[in-house]
Amino acid sequence: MHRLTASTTPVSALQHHRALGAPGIVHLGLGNFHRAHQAVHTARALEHTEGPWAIVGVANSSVTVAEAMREQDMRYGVVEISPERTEVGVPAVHSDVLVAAHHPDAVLDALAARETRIVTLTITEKGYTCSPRTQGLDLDDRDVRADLAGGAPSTTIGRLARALQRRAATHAAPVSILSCDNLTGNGDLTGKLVREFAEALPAAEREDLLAYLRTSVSFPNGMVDRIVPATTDAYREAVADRLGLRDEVPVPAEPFSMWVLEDRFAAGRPAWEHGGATFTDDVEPFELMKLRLLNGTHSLIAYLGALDGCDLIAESTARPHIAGAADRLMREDYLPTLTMPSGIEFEDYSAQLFTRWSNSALGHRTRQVGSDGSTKLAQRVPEPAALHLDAGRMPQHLALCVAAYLRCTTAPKTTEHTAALVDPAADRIRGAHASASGTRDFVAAALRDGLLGDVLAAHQEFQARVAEYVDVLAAHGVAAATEEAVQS
Ligand code: CS2
Repeated sequence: MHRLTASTTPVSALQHHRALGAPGIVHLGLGNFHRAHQAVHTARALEHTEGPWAIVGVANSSVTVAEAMREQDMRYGVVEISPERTEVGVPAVHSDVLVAAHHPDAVLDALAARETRIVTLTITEKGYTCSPRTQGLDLDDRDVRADLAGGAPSTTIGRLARALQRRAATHAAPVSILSCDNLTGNGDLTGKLVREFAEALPAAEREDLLAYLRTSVSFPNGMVDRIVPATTDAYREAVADRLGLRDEVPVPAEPFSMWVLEDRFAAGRPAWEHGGATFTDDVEPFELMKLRLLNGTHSLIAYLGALDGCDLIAESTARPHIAGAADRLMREDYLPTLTMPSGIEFEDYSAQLFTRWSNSALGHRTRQVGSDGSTKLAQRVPEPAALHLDAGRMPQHLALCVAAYLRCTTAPKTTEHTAALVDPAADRIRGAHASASGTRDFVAAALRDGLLGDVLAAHQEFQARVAEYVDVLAAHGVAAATEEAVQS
């Protein structure tokens, strides 16, 4: 079977048929999400309105996708899966791929090039080197400190700051930096972290960069949404079946995709409004709705499901006690902390979420959503929990979510699916568990150093509630814990 390449791509597949324009976008984080979201929206926009917006995709350290994309003339299939049908599209939008760990200079050159007018990011929550405690640049992080000291940067914030420094010192052309990660105020936060990096540089290096940041760099906020599981052989076969071609790195995705952005681009942008994106002056309601109702509830479904022996999110959502807990989390703990964006009704949105989570053909696994909980929950739990606690109400299902996460982390052998979760804070949490004198003491120790921010680190009552749920999960299982949360 032939390999998928530019010349073998069937004309029926999603692609724009004109020559790809000059690279105007450098994207950091060549994972599945980028390739099924921003890349697809950009390919669609370019089909409608041409422009110099080809993407140079940069993988952090893994060579797998980059090498395969090179062999496939920068093409890959996006396998759209719904229970009814599977369709494959081939977005033609990447002009080059690089691997930062192997070619750090080439990446800096690309970021600093005058033609680069937008830098986009999907580096996941943990890629921002942001301290959950201070919500600022983690100056205790070894890699951040090494980047500040000079040499080839290895963190994304360091890389951006060094590239911006070079831009400021050479052509000084404006540029936009667009985060496409699930963070509250993702653009504002990225800008703040880059500024904090600049401020930590020696005085001689600092001023020009800070001035350039003020005058020529924008950090628009944006909300991104598409459920994108990890690739497996089943998806390689789906491409082979549908296109008759071999693709080593297809991306599975649900049919749904949403992108809501602020229109604050310092040096132009693709006509993304023709590629399915929405522009608004007020992204925050969209962002909070999505981060809380979708991502926060996703975490609860993943942890309860993994503890209950579920491999798939769809399997977990199909269990009435887990679906009930998810519904209550949304309705009782998240909804009161939100202003729904105009035109979107909560009942419709939550019904649509249940339909999306129930897409069993998609094969989205509890381990994928549950991994890296320490960095994900920091975005999904502390703020809404604090809003309830300040008002004197216990957010039962947020406490249950934290408890389920802690239980998965400290009792990994509960099921094969809890064993498969990975988390940068797992060793620290297990250490706290091993040396604690009881569950209450353990929860306090786990939260004490800012795992979920300062408010929850100091909130005795919340910690006591989490500890009770941890005990019920351990002694009686998931159904009993969800029952208890309903009664409380
Ligand atoms: C998920 C997200 O893994 C996770 O934490 O909640 O990746 C989710 O699938 C996407 O944000 C959907 O847009």
